Amino acid sequence: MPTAFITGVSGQDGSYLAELLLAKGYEVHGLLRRASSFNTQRLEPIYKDPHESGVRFFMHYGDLSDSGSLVNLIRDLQPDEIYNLGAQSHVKVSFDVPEYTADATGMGTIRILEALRASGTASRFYQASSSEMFGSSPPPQNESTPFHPRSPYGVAKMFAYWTTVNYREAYGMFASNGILMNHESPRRGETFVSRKITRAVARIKAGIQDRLYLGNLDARRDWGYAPEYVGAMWMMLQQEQPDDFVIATGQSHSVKEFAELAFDHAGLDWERHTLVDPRYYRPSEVDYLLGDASKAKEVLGWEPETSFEDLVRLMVDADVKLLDDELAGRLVRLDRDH
Ligand code: NAP
Ligand code: G4F
Repeated sequence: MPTAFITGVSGQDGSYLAELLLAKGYEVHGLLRRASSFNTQRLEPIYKDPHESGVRFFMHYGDLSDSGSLVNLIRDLQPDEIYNLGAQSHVKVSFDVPEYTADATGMGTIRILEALRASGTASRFYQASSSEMFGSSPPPQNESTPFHPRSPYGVAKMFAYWTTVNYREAYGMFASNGILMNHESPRRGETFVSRKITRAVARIKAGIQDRLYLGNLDARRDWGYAPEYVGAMWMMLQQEQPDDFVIATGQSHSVKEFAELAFDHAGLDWERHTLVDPRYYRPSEVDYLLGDASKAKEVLGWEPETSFEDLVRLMVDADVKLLDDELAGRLVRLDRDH
């Protein structure tokens, strides 16, 4: 039975990847950081009491800022594959906590790679690199596009990207970068723009919210469907050689288009409910992401399946259902300022 170790297992991608690997017969271990409230909601579909027989999913406390926990876990688990998905992943927040972002998102990668070297294990390593590294480089972006990051997060991801390349070249490690364009789902964190919009649409439709405040409506993103993107991560580690791949849909849309479509799907007029609040502007913005994933198609055989329109609709539908369930259970949370 192959064994995988996932950092960021409680996040959007980590939860989908854990499901995928379990379905493929892996034993899956995830790194969980301590929080004062539950941070394992996305793992509910796969969680089993550890005392049950046949359990193949395990969580371990640790942190990307804590080398000792990583060294001990990788030495003890000796995983066949390591997926480094853990990060302070919010671009706007990275301007508020740049040093922490550099530490968790950038240095965290070195800590894992060093833990891997120290363990003497020949694990295959996946680094969750980001299209945010392209920054102001004009579209379309592919593996040869120069990086010009526009945020502390983008700079930290670039450090982690080159660290991964360097460990591959210096030590012959099987270490690959997936340079993923934005990918969304009903499990997307509520402060990213896609989910912020679809969640607001559900609340406005239900009459418990009236306005949605957004920042830059003109930014363009190449938005894909997260469960398909974690499949690409796994494919990268099944190749004969480690390499770096852009994963994208090849379609780009503005934030305004996302909002328009989401409100429209719920029978609402986006202009009546949406206002711009400059508080959500970033000190420097990434204006236009549009990926060219032809290398992934040719080498991995990976292609996106879900269209932008279907993605927006499925996210709205999921948030409408979630809110209905919450209202039925009287579990509506107070709206927080994201
Ligand atoms: P996400 O939902 O924000 O999940 C991030 C994960 O990292 C969570 O499990 C979080 O734990 C964990 N984490 C944060 N700080 C940590 C620390 N110091 N030590 C250990 N774990 C820590 O992100 P995602 O959307 O799934 O993305 C997965 C990865 O891909 C991230 O590295 C992200 O930067 C990168 N990426 C994402 C996209 C995208 O569009 N989604 C595109 C390109 C690259 P908690 O649950 O406790 O917060
Ligand atoms: O949804 P976002 O916060 O995602 P962003 O900044 O593109 O980052 C995401 O994708 C990266 C891949 O390129 C990942 F690496 C990263 O971890 C993360 O998953 O913002 C998308 C766009 C931005 O241009 C932002 O300025 O939407 C714009 N936007 C407009 N109003 C807003 C808002 N973003 C947020 N979060 N909230 C707003 O109110």
